Amino acid sequence: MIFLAERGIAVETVDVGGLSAEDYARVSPLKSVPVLETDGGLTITESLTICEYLDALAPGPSLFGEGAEERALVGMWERRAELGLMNPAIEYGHHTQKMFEGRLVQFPDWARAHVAGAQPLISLIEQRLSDTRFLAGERFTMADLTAFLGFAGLIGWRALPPPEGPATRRWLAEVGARPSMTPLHALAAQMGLPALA
Ligand SMILES: N[C@@H](CCC(=O)N[C@@H](CS)C(=O)NCC(=O)O)C(=O)O
Repeated sequence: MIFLAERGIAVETVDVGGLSAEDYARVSPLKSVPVLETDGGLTITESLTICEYLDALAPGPSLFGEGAEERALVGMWERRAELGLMNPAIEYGHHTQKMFEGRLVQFPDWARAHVAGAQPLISLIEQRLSDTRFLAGERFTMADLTAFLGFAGLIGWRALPPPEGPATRRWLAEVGARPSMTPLHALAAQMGLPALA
């Protein structure tokens, strides 16, 4: 939804909560959300792939980068953020939060160790953001979107305190103030989660 707002794309949304698991599996074989169904009948899962597909169709600068160099920078920082911040945040939630009890065997110590592994990337991000306004350069891209969500998850679940680095705090405040982020803040407030910066 943040990506759609950033790119000014409107899609029809469907509440799938009422479908049986079997019916939903016909659209999304792993029974996960989100799934994009195109007018041509193609169904696409995986959030990042859905964003990339829509990005290619929308007019205006790509959030995945323009030209080989920017695309490489966006891809590199996005991937680092996905593996190094987002995944630990998701796993921390799965393995420590009551709402996931019974849906998987929880290993909180493993989750805490996984989060500790994010520290080198957090230091690298601070170094990078001391030199550039955003992760891939001087404009907001998909790399910032993923990294922001990763920090939001880690801070939101209280896996980590808000980062101390001044460059990262400046960036968190700037990205967090984007209009596309308003629904995320509303959700965090509704869940009683701590502020990001
Ligand atoms: N790698 C997938 C992850 C999709 C995913 O795990 N979605 C969660 C919600 S965030 C889900 O649908 N879980 C199924 C469930 O909770 O039953 C993506 O990026 O779209």
